[in-house]
Amino acid sequence: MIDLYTWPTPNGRKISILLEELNAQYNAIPIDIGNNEQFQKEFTKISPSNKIPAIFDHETQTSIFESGAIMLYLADKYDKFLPKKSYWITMEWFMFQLTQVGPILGQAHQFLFYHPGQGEFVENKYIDYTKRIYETLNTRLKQRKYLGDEFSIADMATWPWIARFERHKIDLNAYPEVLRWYHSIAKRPGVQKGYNVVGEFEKIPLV
Ligand SMILES: N[C@@H](CCC(=O)N[C@@H](CS)C(=O)NCC(=O)O)C(=O)O
Repeated sequence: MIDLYTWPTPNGRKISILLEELNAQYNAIPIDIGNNEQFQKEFTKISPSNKIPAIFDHETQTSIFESGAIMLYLADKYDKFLPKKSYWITMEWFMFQLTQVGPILGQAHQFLFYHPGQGEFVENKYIDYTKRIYETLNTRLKQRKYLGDEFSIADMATWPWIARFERHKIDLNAYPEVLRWYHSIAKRPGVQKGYNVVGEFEKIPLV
């Protein structure tokens, strides 16, 4: 059994979606980051940077923080969604999510959605960088179904971020390949179930 400490954010959803897609046995435990629950002493023991998501695997008595490390751990444990044949292609797009899609779009949420009006430079910087990320994904998805050769942790890591397109001030119709990929993944039962695991927070936004 795996304990998943999470909250309905893109990083949290990456893990609940993966656990659902793996048909894994898990408990979802809410850590309300709006209420600073991430700073509770007990949680710091498994998440030293006080961020969700984190897991504790009772079978191996292992705790892991950082969504990328958790996804690699689960893909390895269940031997699924990190195909050996296309390992490095999958890894490239998985790393693109961890180092660009997540951090840049996360900042775009702050400057374009939660706290607009902080300055023209910073808003233009995040508008431009956000568009560049969508453009990169759109080009990649031309004539292919998934970011790697098959549905993988690269798609599951990236998709919950794209589900926040409204907060990025992005019209998904301008990125038709991303839109097609986004809709095809949104239809998966594991994705639908994994989207809200600690309460009915939001519906999957559709275009
Ligand atoms: N690099 C981390 C980022 C995790 C992260 O940013 N988590 C956010 C929610 S999406 C959080 O817990 N924020 C609360 C805080 O920073 O205090 C990962 O991929 O797991």
